[in-house]
Amino acid sequence: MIKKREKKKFKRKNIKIQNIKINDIEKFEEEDIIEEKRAEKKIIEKGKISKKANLELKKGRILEVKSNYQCLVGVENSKVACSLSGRLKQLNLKTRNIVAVGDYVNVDFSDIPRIEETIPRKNSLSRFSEDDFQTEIIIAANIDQVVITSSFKEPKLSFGLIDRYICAAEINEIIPIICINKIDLADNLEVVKMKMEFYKRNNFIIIYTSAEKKYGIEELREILKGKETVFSGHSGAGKSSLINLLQPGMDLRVAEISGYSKKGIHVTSSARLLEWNFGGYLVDTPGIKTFGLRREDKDKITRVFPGISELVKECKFKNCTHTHEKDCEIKKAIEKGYFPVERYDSYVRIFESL
Ligand SMILES: Nc1nc2c(ncn2[C@@H]2O[C@H](COP(=O)(O)OP(=O)(O)OP(=O)(O)O)[C@@H](O)[C@H]2O)c(=O)[nH]1
Ligand SMILES: [Mg+2]
Ligand SMILES: [Zn+2]
Repeated sequence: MIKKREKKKFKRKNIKIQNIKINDIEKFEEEDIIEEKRAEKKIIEKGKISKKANLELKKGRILEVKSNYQCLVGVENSKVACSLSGRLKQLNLKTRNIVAVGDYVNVDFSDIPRIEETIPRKNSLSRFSEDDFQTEIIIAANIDQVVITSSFKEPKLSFGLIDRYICAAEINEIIPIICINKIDLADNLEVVKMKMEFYKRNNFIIIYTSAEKKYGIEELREILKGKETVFSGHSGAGKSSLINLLQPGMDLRVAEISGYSKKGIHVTSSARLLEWNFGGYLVDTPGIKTFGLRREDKDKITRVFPGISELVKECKFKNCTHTHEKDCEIKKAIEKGYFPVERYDSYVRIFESL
């Protein structure tokens, strides 16, 4: 392409040419505009990737995200406090999670440690706010499994919440593990187990624990060995208590349930990635109140909801939503008493909420 200056020279030199065709000049002007636009774009792109010279990059993993993008990053067996490069902060992402616990990043050590790059996530366990814009809140990134930590009582067991966790986990290829803690508060364990029958029949991993009575801890540890697991659930369900028991010395803060509401008081305030001494990693997370699913995943819910994935193959319509359709295998299973009405109601509630 002819440089702008040369083109001007060309125009000046040829001004005396008599038979100049008007459309030739137009063509040059058009090229000028295209070139200017291209240069503009280059500057923007350059800004996006421009980094300081002489970076000393080392790969690390986000252990904790504090306010103002201050992160604790695990780099070569040490914990390093890092800030986030201005360039990353400027990235206008749909989520407010430029970095999340469990993310892999490149840290520049040439000056004060600074996160320069984020490495794309394998997956994440995320919940979504229920407002119009559906902000994503990443609970943890790059994980194998989630321990859906529930308590039999105080706070009360919520099957609807378990269903939501299972859906989110299945969509993101995370193994869901249902943990029912505080079974010491149950008068009769058999009654609890009967309530869990549906999930058992559908081959979900279910563990009954009591951090109080140290029950089920060995069994839980076996499942966690060598894996990367996030503990999530209502505040006060006992996530931190269980982790402390699984590995004495973790000394995570736990606190009494509020006497009035029988709910947790959000003792764990930010998610933390820690290493097990028996192999693998864990993320302890703050308790949640609600778990909103992603609206764009609505059609996936019709296939991944617990108990539905096996039956859905037999539904007459390929994209059956199991609501208004005839010849729906889920509805037949309800009639036969095979699919509990309560779980179907939970399905419809989730489906309609999206
Ligand atoms: N009875 C009984 N109490 C338990 C059990 N596990 C935990 N608790 C109690 O429940 C309360 C809350 O436990 P935490 O471990 O702080 O709960 P958490 O899930 O980490 O709560 P957040 O950090 O707020 O999300 C504490 O008072 C624990 O002692 C249990 O198995 N049985
Ligand atoms: Mg906690
Ligand atoms: Zn159906």
